[in-house]
Amino acid sequence: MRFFTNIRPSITLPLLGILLLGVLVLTYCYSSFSEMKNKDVRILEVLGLCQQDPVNFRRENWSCRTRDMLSPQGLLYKQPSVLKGRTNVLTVTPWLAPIVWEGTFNPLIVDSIYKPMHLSIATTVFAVGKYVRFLRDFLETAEKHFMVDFKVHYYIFTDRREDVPAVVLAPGRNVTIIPVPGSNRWQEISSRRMEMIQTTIENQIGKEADYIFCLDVDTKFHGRWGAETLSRLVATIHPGYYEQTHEHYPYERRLASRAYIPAGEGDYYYGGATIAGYVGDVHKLAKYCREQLEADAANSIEATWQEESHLNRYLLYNKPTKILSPEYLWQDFKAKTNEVQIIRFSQVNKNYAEVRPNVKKRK
Ligand code: UD2
Repeated sequence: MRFFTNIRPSITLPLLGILLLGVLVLTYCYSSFSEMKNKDVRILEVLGLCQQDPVNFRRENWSCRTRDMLSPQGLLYKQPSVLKGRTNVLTVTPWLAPIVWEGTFNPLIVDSIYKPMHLSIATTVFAVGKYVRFLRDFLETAEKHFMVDFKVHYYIFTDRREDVPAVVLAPGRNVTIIPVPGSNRWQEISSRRMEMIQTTIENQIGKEADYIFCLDVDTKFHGRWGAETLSRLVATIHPGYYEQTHEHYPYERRLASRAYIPAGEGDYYYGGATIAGYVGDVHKLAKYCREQLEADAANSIEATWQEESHLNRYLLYNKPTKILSPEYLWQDFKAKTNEVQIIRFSQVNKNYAEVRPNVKKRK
């Protein structure tokens, strides 16, 4: 104070102002720093579980809201055996991810663990052009079988808002319609899904959901699809190739494409119709596929099966943490096989030439 009393009042006031400003700036810097520090602590807490690059993770920290696997006391169920189980199919990959088949899980236990978690499940589905006709069956059967008793938010991407059917949804489930442009190339519609999934996660889904499923619309659910399908990065074995070895897979074999997979490499052939996982992990996958699709387009090349080819390359080098058997992705034109004890979700038969803006090609 003495210091100020010795100074003329015309200097004191501006000096006080500068001091006040300094204090404000320091306070602001300190609070921003603490906020960053807290964020880092949270990131580090989950890093053990998520093993993501901390730099990327800061941007994608929607992905890891893990919960304890609490099982209620007093729940009675058939004791699991370490000796008996499915023998005619592989139920775990060589990198120890489960492959989900009927008989590998007990729905009672799975539901008792996951339902109390109150998870939010985002589900994206594209219905562009004539594909809007598949929406009613998709939604009606999903309401019967898909993540029943969970909060499900359907994101319907369409250029035909007026044709989206009004389907009665169970409590806690809702629909958002996202307008997208049409196209006269089906390959473009199918591929562009990656870009839209990426940006919708950034703008909306990332703030709302714990898990995301990205599903084809020309499909129907026929049986339970529940919390046994939840994991960090989930892929589904394509029903057309599960009995074959990788030299017969329709991988992209041209070196010029970013989806290229060299001969001799491969695990399973995954279908583009179902991708799922933590929101952050699916965001990373969608962003990767989008970037590769764009790089290919800039080089005037289109991978054999568009985004599905890039997806297969991604999943070869970024192993999924859970794999769904072809029970979770069948095709109506295929006869059921012995391994598939139940068909839960299936691609309906469609007249490709009639529904697609530009014709044909079929696996
Ligand atoms: C396969 C994949 C599909 C995708 C495609 C390659 C399976 C069972 N399906 O199916 O996921 O990887 O190959 O690009 O693995 N769509 C429209 N309007 C159109 C065209 C497509 O909305 O005019 C959307 C719609 O959500 C459809 C999806 O894109 O379900 C995939 O297109 P598709 O079903 O015609 O592709 P398909 O049968 O070759």
